[in-house]
Amino acid sequence: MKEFKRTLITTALPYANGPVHIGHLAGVYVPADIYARYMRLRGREVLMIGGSDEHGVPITIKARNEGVTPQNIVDRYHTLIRDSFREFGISFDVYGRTTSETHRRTASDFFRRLYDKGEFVEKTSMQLYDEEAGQFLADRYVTGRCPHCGAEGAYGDQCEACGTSLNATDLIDPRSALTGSVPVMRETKHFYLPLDKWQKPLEKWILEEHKEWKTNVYGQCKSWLDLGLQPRAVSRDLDWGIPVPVEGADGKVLYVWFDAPIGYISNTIDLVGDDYEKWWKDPDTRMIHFIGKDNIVFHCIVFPAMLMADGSYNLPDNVPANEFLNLEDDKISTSRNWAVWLHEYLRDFPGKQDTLRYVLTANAPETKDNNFTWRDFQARNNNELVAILGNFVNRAMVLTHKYFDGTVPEAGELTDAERGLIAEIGSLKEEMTGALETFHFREALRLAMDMARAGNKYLQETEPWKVAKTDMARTATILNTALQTCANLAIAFAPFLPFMSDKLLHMLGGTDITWDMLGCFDLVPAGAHIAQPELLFEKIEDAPIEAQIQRLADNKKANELKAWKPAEVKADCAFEDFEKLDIRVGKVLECSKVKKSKKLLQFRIDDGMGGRTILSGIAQSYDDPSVLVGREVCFVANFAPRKMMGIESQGMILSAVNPDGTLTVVSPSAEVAPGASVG
Ligand code: B3M
Ligand code: ZN
Repeated sequence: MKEFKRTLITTALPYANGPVHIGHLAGVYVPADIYARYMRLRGREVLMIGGSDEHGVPITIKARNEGVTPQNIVDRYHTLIRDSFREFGISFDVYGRTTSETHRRTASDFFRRLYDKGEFVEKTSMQLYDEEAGQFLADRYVTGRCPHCGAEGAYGDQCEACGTSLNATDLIDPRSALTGSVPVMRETKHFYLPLDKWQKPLEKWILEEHKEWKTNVYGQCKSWLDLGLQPRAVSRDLDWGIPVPVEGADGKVLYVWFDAPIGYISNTIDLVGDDYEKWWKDPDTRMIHFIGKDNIVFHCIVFPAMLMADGSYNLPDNVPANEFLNLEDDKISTSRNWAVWLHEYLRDFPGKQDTLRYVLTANAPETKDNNFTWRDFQARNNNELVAILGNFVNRAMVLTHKYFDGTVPEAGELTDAERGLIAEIGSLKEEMTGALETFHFREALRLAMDMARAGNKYLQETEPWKVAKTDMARTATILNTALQTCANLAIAFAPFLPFMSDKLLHMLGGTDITWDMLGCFDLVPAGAHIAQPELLFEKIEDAPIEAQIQRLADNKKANELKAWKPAEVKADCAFEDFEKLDIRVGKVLECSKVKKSKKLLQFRIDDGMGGRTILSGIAQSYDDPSVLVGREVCFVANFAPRKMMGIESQGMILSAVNPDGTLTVVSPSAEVAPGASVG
């Protein structure tokens, strides 16, 4: 494998049209941050580039929905996203935005260079046009049925159900997202990047030279290439974006997927100025794109084709795209508010950044879609972070204070127990390094936790609290070894749990660490003083977890209600037929569950005619049937009596069917004499 001098890490630029959620974090930002922190610990030259994607239809649609300007939307969300990433410890070297002047210039120049080289074809074609809005409909401005999987609600640029990327004109039964009207076809001219021209070089570069890419990434690229690449429009008829910088292109802007990846270059320029060439053009620089799987085609085919067309840039060396994270067994969805939003997490769990970082890495969707549940979050915090890692460190520190007044004792002669622990940490380090170098972050985290397990096992076996009764020299050796292990844990976890690592190092009285120090057992010098132990992790109780689960359940209910439509009205019914039904009002005297029946409630009704018994299948909607006693209800009085569960029912109580399928008994709006007719 080629040795590189430096690494440029890019992270997908989130659209500044909403906050980021745990799916974004698990897919892109946490793994990128682990990698960047690891590289820095190794002393490698590295930059981690982030920023907001502030163009494109998702932004203008949001602005329109809220009745504000697109600038207002991107200002709001850029700030929110940037600040919450910072608080979460995502260590970007720069967090830029694609509405910056640097970016406008960089993207325009890029387009202009390709234009001057004749790398675009200009083509007039028929595009969807909304006559009511007086606007062409590109990308998310149109929805319709997906031509691949048949799902409704596919967007003009992508079907979220099957992940296929689409052209707006591919959609079946398209509708304007602006006005809901059926679009017409109208002629317009656009600039196309002829991807077909780059088919062969892309095939050679990916299929032959990058067989080491993750199978999900390689496989997606291969199926695109096997289908045969087509020219792709890189301009749009929109009024939000970077104007196409050539004559006669009035009213046209760069397609967002043309300008957004150039944002990685612009943000590098914002950070290092002219030095950016070293990061983008020097063949000794290695570029890694961290993205989610829905962005693979743009980062592995479209952007590389743009870079090839320019000819002076490096291509990415790897694109370790992740699959998706689900939430409580359901797809994360912004529109359904089925998500854990980062800024809300930071508010609800202050100081617990590392817990979420830990859970998202331990459960990372590296090879397949994965699931986040609040119960798993709680269990991993309590059973792993608190019970294994926190417990080990706490024992080592507390015992040192107890027996040596917080002074690091000198190690004497080592026994097999120490030698075994040192060897184990050494070999775990080797395995961790291999895993981190190849983007297997879940595995690397598991190995780090194994180091903490090894520490606990060591204390369990050497029992310093017993040895201290007879042999302080031996106790000194054990606690010295335990403190060195704590320092090792601060290094091993530094890429994953940076807040914990800093706190632990601070407690041990050290600061600067490198990856090379991992495996050393002379990190905390004898005679040094360690701070009073503070807990690294707190147990998470049931109440805050249940509150989160309840919030999701409430959301689901609200969504069901929003999506609910009344059933269609039945075929016409003659008035004479209606008149045959004798509906009356009655007062509930008694109401209880029918034994051995899940569904039935037994009512005793004052019907003004001596009373009657009615059975009704609404038990699942009334946990406590006694609430119905004293209430007036409507019932059909002239059904032939029917026996159920050995009880005769003399009528039928009327209930309304709720959107969630539960039933609510219908009552008159004011007191009525029992036996009164309803009609
Ligand atoms: N904003 C799409 C997304 O957020 C897009 C990524 C751009 S990366 C250059 O999924
Ligand atoms: Zn589809």
